[in-house]
Amino acid sequence: MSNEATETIAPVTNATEQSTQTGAVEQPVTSHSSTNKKKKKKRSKNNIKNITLIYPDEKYPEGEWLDYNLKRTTEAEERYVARDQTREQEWNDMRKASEIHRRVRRNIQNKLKPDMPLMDIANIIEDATRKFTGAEDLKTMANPKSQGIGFPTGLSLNSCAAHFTPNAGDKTILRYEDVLKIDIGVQVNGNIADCAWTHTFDPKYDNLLTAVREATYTGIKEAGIDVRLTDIGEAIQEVMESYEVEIDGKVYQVKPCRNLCGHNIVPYTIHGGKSVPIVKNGDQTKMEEFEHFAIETFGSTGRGFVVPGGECSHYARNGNAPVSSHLGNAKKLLQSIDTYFGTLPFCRRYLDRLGEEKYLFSLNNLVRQGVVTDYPPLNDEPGSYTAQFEHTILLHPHKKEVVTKGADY
Ligand code: HZT
Ligand code: MN
Ligand code: MN
Repeated sequence: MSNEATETIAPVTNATEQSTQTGAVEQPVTSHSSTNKKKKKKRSKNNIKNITLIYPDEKYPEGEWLDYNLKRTTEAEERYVARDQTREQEWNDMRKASEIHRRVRRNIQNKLKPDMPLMDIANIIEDATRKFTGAEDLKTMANPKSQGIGFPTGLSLNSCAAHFTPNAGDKTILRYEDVLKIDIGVQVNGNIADCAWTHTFDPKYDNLLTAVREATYTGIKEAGIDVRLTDIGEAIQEVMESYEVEIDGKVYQVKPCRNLCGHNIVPYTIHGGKSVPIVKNGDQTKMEEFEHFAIETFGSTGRGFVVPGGECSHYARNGNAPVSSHLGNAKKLLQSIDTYFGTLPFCRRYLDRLGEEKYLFSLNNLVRQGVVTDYPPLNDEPGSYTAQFEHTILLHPHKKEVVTKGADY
């Protein structure tokens, strides 16, 4: 009985421990000697004080958790607890993916030099992601989709705003005058960190980059539970268009690429069905609690409108599409896609790496049947410059978390 009573008052012990750990808010009881009697008495009187002084972080110890005598743990309650644990797991996975993203981008930021082939940049980034996630050899992984690259590394230059990554044999070289968007995806249990920035060597583009960086930060500030998507677009547009950039003697008002947008992210699905506009578009859809969003904005010196063009590199399995029975030669390729990527986006280089050969005809067939979606490069008008900044945010009940935020951007 007395032993149990001692157990029951354990939180008081915790309290003393906690206050000692968190910075000696309470005087520790150091001595029981008689010479200290006066002081001891004074101290115990002082122990009765506003409890927030004992718990400066306002995190109080939980009581003892006991089951009900009757089996009152309802199925609904069990589902609630399981849901809660799933969310904590997702958030932790997102933090892991984001920490890897920060390390991968710091590594490449320290190596970028004019005259580097885009192929080398892609390989440096993707090899680092593979190493950090333990996904170096998909073929020997027990679960090749458990973690790794979240989507192909976007390395889009100048008028190309998004979805360029080199295919095999590509000889494109990064030049001093280029405006490069680097878009990196890292996934842990399908939870994708989607985060991008724009790299330039020449300071003449600085105002363009500032416009887009500030526009993205505005989108992040406006985002929240029950916020209408159109209102986020309107705020982004206002900030973006408030900037001018002078390049080679010509002044441009920075325009948002109005047909590009951010998006929600659900496990193994880079585009969860909601689009976050970067102009006022009237979409009354609201953001909701627990959603993950990629907030990305694109600014341009061109029309502010992108069109697909150039050789395609990015693809993703369409999870909903019915698989027709006569896929022929494409069936083997589809099995590889399902095994190694599922619904995660992939690029031709990743198929090459798996040892797939002469797959292009089959891949095109899968695209034509709607089983795979192609994501060709997206380009503003020739001669224009586009910039992008992107972060992934998590809508917790009481706060939002810019999970991919780093010291760089
Ligand atoms: C598609 C394919 C990929 C999603 C946005 C994006 C890079 O433009 C609705 C809104 C990777 C991503 C995506 F391989 N796209 N974020 N980062 N691209 S999107 C889109 O197709 S669909 C935006
Ligand atoms: Mn992205
Ligand atoms: Mn995105």
